[in-house]
Amino acid sequence: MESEVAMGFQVLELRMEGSLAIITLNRPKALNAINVTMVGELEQAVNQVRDDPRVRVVVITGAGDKAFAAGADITEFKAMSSIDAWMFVQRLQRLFLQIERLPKPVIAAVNGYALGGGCELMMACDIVYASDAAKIGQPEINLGIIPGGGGTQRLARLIGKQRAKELVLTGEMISAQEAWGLGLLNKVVPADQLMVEVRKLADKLAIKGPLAVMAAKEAIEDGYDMALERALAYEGKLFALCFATEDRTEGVNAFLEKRPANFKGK
Ligand code: CO8
Repeated sequence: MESEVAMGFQVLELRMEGSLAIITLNRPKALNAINVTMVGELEQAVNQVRDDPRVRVVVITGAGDKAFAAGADITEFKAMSSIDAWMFVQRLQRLFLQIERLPKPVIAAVNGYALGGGCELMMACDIVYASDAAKIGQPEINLGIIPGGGGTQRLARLIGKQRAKELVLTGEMISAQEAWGLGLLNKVVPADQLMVEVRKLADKLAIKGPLAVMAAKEAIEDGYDMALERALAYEGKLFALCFATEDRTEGVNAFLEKRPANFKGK
């Protein structure tokens, strides 16, 4: 398949492969620590993949074989004032929200350490596959600070308050297998199979109707924090909206004609 690398990035790579966009955090010598430049480039890459109609699925991974991202870049903390930290953390939170709310599925391919901001980025993704060598954690407490990119919030929502408290208060890392057991990962695979498995998943998602995928993701994201009755009403409206699409006609016809559907996103 033809692949094309987007220009203008220094600390990440944005590669287009057909309908797949692969964002690789690219500071392997610093274990892909997320510095201010990387936050800016991630914002740019996320906007680019959202607005590119060719892109149906997004993968986020880390360069090298050691880390997905070992957190925010600690060297930048030294000169940071409290207000700088507040601004930075708000920017990071906005970015992770944008990823979580992207109208396309985002897969995290966790190829090594996912710590601090790296774990927070991972949790903002829709589906997480990890290498069996990955290590996950929120070690901020060891620096005398707390998670600021959603780690105290998404983690508790994903695995429950008590387990989240244990991870956040001890700052200890857990293995991919343990993280899977807690419900933090969808799948753990041998390191050399990670991208193979991620591409298989991406291929499955890419042929679904993109409007239905968008609506399904939105129904789950928005409905999650609503009372059940309102959430069901919301689901019903998005369900009805799907009936207005050409993809619905195509999907139903394809089923009745016993052929694969060819969804156009219309
Ligand atoms: N920031 C900057 N540099 C880092 C980071 C990081 N988070 N992690 C690793 N590096 C660097 C190391 O300093 C080292 O650089 P050098 O070769 O120049 O000495 C290089 O990467 C390789 O790392 P190690 O030699 O330490 O590799 P090891 O295999 O011995 O250890 C570890 C790997 C265990 C992952 C270790 O590097 C480590 O503990 N890293 C720090 C992990 C951490 O504490 N992360 C949390 C950061 S705080 C955060 O993410 C908060 C986000 C919320 C928003 C912030 C708002 C202000």
